[in-house]
Amino acid sequence: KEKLEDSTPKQLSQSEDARTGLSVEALKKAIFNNLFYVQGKYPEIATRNDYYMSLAYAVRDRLLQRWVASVKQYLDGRHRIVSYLSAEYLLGPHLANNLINLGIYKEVEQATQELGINLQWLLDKEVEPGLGNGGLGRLAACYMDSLATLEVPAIGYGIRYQFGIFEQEIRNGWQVEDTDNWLRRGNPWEIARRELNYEVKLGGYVQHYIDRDGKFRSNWIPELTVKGVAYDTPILGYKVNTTNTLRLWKSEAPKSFDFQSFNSGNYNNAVNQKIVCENISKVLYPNDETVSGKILRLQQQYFFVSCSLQDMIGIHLRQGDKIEDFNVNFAIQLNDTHPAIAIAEMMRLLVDEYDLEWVDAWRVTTRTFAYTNHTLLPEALETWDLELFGSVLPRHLELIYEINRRFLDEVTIKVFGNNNKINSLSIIGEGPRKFIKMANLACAGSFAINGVAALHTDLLKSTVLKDWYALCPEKFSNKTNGVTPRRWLVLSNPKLTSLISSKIGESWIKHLEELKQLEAFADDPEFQLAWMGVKYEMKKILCNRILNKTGIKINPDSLFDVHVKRIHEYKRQHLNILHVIALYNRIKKNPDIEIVPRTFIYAGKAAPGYKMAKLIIKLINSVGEIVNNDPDVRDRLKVVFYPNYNVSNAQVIYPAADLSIQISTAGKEASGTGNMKLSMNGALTIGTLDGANVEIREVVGEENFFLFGLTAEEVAKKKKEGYNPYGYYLENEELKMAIDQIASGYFSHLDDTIFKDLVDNLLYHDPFMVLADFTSYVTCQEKAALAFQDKKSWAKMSILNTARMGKFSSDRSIREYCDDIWKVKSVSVHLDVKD
Ligand code: GPW
Repeated sequence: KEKLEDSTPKQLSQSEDARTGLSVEALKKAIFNNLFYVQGKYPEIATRNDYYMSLAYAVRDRLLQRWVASVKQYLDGRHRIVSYLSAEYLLGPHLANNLINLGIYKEVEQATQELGINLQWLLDKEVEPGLGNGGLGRLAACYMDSLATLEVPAIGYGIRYQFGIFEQEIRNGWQVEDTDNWLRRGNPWEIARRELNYEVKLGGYVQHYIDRDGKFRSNWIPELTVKGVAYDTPILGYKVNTTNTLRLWKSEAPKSFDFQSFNSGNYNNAVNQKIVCENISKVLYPNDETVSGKILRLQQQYFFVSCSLQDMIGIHLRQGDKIEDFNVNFAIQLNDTHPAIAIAEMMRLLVDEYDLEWVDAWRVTTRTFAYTNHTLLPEALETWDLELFGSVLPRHLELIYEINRRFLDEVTIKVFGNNNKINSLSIIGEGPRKFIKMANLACAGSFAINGVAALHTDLLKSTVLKDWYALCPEKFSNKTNGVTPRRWLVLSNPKLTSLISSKIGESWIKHLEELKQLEAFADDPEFQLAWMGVKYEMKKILCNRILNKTGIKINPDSLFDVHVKRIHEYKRQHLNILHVIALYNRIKKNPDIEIVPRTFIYAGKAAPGYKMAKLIIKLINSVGEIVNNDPDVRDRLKVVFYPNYNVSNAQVIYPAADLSIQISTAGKEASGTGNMKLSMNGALTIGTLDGANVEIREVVGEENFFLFGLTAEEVAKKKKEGYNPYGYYLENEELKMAIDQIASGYFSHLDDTIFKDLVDNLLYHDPFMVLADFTSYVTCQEKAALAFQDKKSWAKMSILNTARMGKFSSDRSIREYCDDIWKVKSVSVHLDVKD
């Protein structure tokens, strides 16, 4: 900290202290100044929001100093830049995170206290930017934190949705959606860069002609042109000066619009067109792992990709470099196929706008892009109806045809004319209607392809992308996901952070492998007591939150069984609730049964159009209503559905978990990242051999992990042989009883229609093999309950989980991306700006 202060420009250090100083006095002065000069208030009439804003601007000033220095240094030093293209960023609140990364949490706590206000009260005021659905968007946010912390020059590009992921309420047990108007009170963390804007064409048709030099040319006449305006948010690394940019695009009507409307005199039409333009960045699509083929979604993808590429090319050319060398200055990572249209757009820019020959353009493109795949679910692999695609991007359709023609020419030779292989590799799918396969476009146009966990990458190679792997094995690698310990430990679990640091110092925060040193204390009774003491305190905090939000009183001594993530059949929240019902029935059958008291905590949003997921939420709440209020249960079981799962709520839930529920059908969850956050916070995992669970179990040790269920291989085999769920239903009495109760209306005031679809689906289809894994799950849960009773041994297992989670820092993931894929080096940023 002292070093930072020393390097503040001398001529500014006195007068600018209120803008850059990190001492309690300087911070107090800054907050007070902002209250007056930004909010226009004096303390007696200032609202909570006024104070929040004043503090946020004080923190932003300190970021700006580092941000400007970072940008200047990147450009002056002509450093290679990583560009992360993602349709989602699930950032979570900025303020507390920035305080931690600046290293001034304590100072600000004191400063606010001396001003007579409580810091937590202000932190809770922040509305989080929910610009993502779940794991994919949150991963992008963790990666932005790690890129900055590792001092890697990087820009994150995305969309500034006016409405992020909907807010979830539970009414009468059902999910009800409300819009997320996150910008309502303004956003102190972004800077609008009105001067940074680009035009993006949509629709229309393409003219072809031969120019004066005899060159074949294409001219795209759009139906509509929209403008993208840059909104920048600084992303500061942990205790470094590096501050990268998250650049999100807002869509607007271009200036020429006013002119057109004026001339044509058609005012209504002009206003409508303006609305059409603004609609593009209006709202985040709330679907996770499903594609719906909506025109607006394609427009969103193309809109942000085109703005981003134009922006990068601008940066590149301003450095005086040749367009042919674009790939020297930029490495672009595609976060799944959502931004994969970038490959065609790059070709359009290079060929149509910058006059490169096709082969030169293709060389630049295929040396620039790298593609991360995040799913094996067939319904999540993006395709676009060819006609729809052509109506939005007529020029890109031509370019994709040409990319595909040249590509298939090469491929045909390599696969000796094998038609099955050619069809599977083709970017264009044939059938009653033709369609564009975005994953194939991404694979063809990228120099690297990666999965997000070891098992996932293996399955990609052997199933979904098998023919691609045969064609170009050198492109493939695995990059197991990670999460940032700054947000998911330091910020969300400050007590555990202090306890850890009291034993091994603080450098684990940047070098998570150092948590290993905790192993030495795993058997230490005093440490075990302190460890479980922190857990207990975090559980009590969660108890209060749950009481406030749901009115349900829960017991902090009970086992907290935590299942939090998007609601999806493959994640099997219904397997969990079947277990709850089985335990409930055991109590009903024998009210004096010895049973470990448990609290089942669920949270997660269902896509608004996903009927089965919404029904699962209703089922959880219905079972809860019966179980929670049955006097025979004597509070030994409680079922809680925590509403509106988001980053802020996750930060309260993870530290309080005893058991982490990771029970997806093996082979379906690409990685999972909640599994990492929970284990890092000392929860033990009960899980299948799926996604990153496999690697978590490997590092924590099989004796510290509750494993159950079919393996991915067994799942595939069973499916092939013909899976009959009904047989499992008949075989297991507890399972049969639970399903019969659901069907008969036992949990729904005798309404036997509500859950019919869910029950029929389980009995006659069960695509995610819930019934096949039920017995194994229940047995494994018995082991977990037994283990929970042995407090000392549980404490040890919990400590060892945290101690061995070093691998799952997103710093490790990002380091691998930097070394193996992007080939970028870190650049340390200094604050002594010379002018
Ligand atoms: F379908 N994931 C997600 F692959 O959260 F695009 N949303 C998505 O739309 C997709 C993937 C997509 C998740 C995976 O389900 C999860 O297993 C993984 O940990 C996460 O992406 C980050 O890689």
